[in-house]
Amino acid sequence: MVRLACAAMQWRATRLGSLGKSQTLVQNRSLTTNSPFLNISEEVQQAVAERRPVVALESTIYTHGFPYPANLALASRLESLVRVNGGVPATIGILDGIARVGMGADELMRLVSTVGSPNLRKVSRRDFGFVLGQRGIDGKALHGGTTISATMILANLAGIRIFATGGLGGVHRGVEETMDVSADLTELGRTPVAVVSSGCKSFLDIPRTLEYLETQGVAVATFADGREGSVDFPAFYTRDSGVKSPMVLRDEEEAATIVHAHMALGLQSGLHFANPIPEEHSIPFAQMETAIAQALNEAKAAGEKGAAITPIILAKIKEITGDQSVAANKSLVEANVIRGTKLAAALQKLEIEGVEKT
Ligand code: PSU
Ligand code: MN
Repeated sequence: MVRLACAAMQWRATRLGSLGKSQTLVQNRSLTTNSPFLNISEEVQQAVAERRPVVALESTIYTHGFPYPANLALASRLESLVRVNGGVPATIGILDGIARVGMGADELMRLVSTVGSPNLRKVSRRDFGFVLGQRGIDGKALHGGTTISATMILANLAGIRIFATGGLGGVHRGVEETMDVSADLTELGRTPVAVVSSGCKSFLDIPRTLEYLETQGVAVATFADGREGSVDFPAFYTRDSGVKSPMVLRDEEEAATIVHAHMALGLQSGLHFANPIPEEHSIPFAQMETAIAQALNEAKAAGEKGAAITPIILAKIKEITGDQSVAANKSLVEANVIRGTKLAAALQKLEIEGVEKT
């Protein structure tokens, strides 16, 4: 335990060092170490302490998106993509009532094979106490797939600043009646982690999602991929959504300079970088709109509410569009993970060079 605490302290000290004159801005941040509720793997602790590029990966995508064992194949593939691009993956989730940052192959396998079990929960910020607190009561050890919101919280506790995933939650269509706004958006407003995703599926209200992110003080930008001028914020399956991205990014190096400046100021809010789906997998907007309208109607008829709604709509979309949307989904997550790793590497490089100059 003492040794683990040292790794976390070493990381904080390095970070303070890299901030130079703005030290006072971060002096009050608490140190995070392992506890009965949290396990940060040795590999992740060491990589963070040694300032290697660490990339957080979420687990709701495996527990509430893909069936077993396809989810295991995807989880392993994403971890290897981080590694072959020079990074260290930190898959984040809850297993046996313990929040985990960085999981071994056996732990990951056990988590993703619980799909469909009543002991497996979809966990966002509000759910931590319930899922972690019940361990030991009636021998009940719950598992959890962490959403973007919950994954950001745990990544931040472990000192990880870059997180790559598939799609962001958002403001739901019909919000004026339901008040359904994903906790991902408020989390981005209060947790300093940069999330790389392919934007929101258009079953969400994209213009309102961007408005809400602005209100929450979230930096939102989209990779241009060689395009000139303004570009659309992407709609997951489609590169264009008809809604302009507030900011545009040329490449990972530019994204890194933005994360660096944001963090150097000690801002406690997050960033969202949208990476449009690779062109060859993009599904025409009109085709997806038809499928999404049908999925929304069917989900409404099923009468689900709250946290269950997003997984149900996603499953319906998959049912209607089949292999094409699954292939698109995989290809975009892979592209995001590669981008996220390059961004993490560029950020580390920038900060190490910055320290050497001072
Ligand atoms: N959108 C997707 N794929 C996903 C999710 C959203 O296209 O896997 C998951 C993510 O984990 C996201 C969560 O954080 O759903 C949002 O759920 P809700 O809408 O209930 O906040
Ligand atoms: Mn919701």
